[in-house]
Amino acid sequence: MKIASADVVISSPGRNFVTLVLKTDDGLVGLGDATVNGRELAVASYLRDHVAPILIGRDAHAIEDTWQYLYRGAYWRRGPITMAAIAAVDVALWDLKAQAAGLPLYQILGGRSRNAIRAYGHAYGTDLDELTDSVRALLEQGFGAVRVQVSTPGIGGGYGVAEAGDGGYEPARGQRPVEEPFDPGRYVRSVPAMFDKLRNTFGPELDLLHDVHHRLTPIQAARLGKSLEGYAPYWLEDVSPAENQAALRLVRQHTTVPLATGETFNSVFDYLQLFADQSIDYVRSSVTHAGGITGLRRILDMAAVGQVKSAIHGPTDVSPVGLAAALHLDLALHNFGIQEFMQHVDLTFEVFDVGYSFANGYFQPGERPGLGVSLDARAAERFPYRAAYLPVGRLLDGTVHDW
Ligand code: KDG
Ligand code: MG
Repeated sequence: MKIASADVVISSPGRNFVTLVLKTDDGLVGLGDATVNGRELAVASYLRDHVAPILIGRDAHAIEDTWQYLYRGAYWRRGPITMAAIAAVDVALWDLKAQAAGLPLYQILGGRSRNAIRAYGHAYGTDLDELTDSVRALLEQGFGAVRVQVSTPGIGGGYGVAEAGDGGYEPARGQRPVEEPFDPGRYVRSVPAMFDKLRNTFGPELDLLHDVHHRLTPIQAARLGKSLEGYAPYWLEDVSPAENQAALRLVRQHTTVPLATGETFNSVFDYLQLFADQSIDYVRSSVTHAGGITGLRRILDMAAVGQVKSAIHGPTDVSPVGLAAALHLDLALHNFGIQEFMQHVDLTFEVFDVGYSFANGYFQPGERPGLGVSLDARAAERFPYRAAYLPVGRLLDGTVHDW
C-alpha cells in the first residue's frame, strides 16, 4: 500500500479547518487534521510545499518510520506548525492502516479499555445567573462534568465567555485579534464566588473544571488554588504560562487542587520537568498539535508512570477528524481521564461526515473502519478560508498580558 497523493483542504464551515487527504495506490482515503488556530495557512504551506512531495510513493503502513523521517529528517524539530503537519500525516496513516485491516482505529491501537468515553462540556455566562443556566443546559444533555467560565465583574468579556448575540463561544473571532482587558486581582477574587454559587446550586456530585488560560503568575495561581480547595474542583487548567514548567512546581507546593496543562505543547520534551516533579495531574495536549497518535501516545505512556491521566484537548479548532482520532485513542488508553467536548456547529457537518456519537455525557468513536470520518471536498469548496484570530489580553494599564 503506497501513498499515491497528498492534498490539503482548507475550509471554513463555521470556522477554519486544515485537512490532509492521503490517497493510496489501492484506492483508500485517509484523513488528518492540521488546524492551527489563527495560523492555518502556515501549516497548509508546510504540508503542501514541503511534506506532500516527499510522501508520494512511501509505504503507507510505515507509520513510525514516516513519523521519524519527518521529525528528524526536517532537522528543525518540534514547534506547533511542524508538529501539526506531522500529526496530520500520522493520523491519516493510522486511518489508512485501520481501514486496510477493516477495523475501527481503536482496535489497531490495542482495543477497548473501557465501555465509553466520559466528556466534559463548556458552560459560560456574562454573570452567575447566565452561567447557572448554561450549566443546567449541559446537565440536560447528560454531562456530569462541566468547564465553567464567567466574566469578571467590572471587566466584562473574558476567556471562554460569549457575548450576547455571538451565537456561541468561538475563541478565534476577528480579522485582527480582538483586544480584551484583564485584571488579575479582580479575576482571582471572582472565581471563588463562581464556585460557591455553583456548588450551592448543583451540589457536590457535579465535576466542575475551570480554565485560567495562562493568565496568572505562579504565586497568584497558588493563591487561587488554595482559595478553591473547599469547592473540590475537578481541575484548574493552564494556571500560568505553560512554557515555564517550574511555575507549576511552585503552584503544586501550595495547593491540592488538581492541575491540568499542555494544550499549547507539541512534544514529550515539553512535559519532562512536569512529569519529573509530579506537578500536574492531566495532560491537555491534542492529537492534532502534539504529533498525532504516535506523538501523543508517547507523552501519555510517560504520563502513566506517574499516574497522570489524559484529558485530550477538544475545542472547536480541533476538527472532527482530530476529535475522532482523540476518541479512538481515549477508548484504547489505560490512563484515560476525561475528554473535552466543545461542540462543532451544524455547518461543520456539511463538510465532515462522522461515525462518532455522544449521548448522556459519554462518547463512542463508532465501528466504521479507520477513523470513521469522511470529507466532502465539493462541500468544502463552498466554505473558503476566512482570516480569524485569537484575542490578545491587555492589563488595565494597556500592557499586553498572557492569554
Ligand atoms: O485555539 C485556542 C483554543 O483551542 C483554546 O482557547 C481552547 O483553552 C481552550 C480549551 O481548553 O479548550
Ligand atoms: Mg484550555
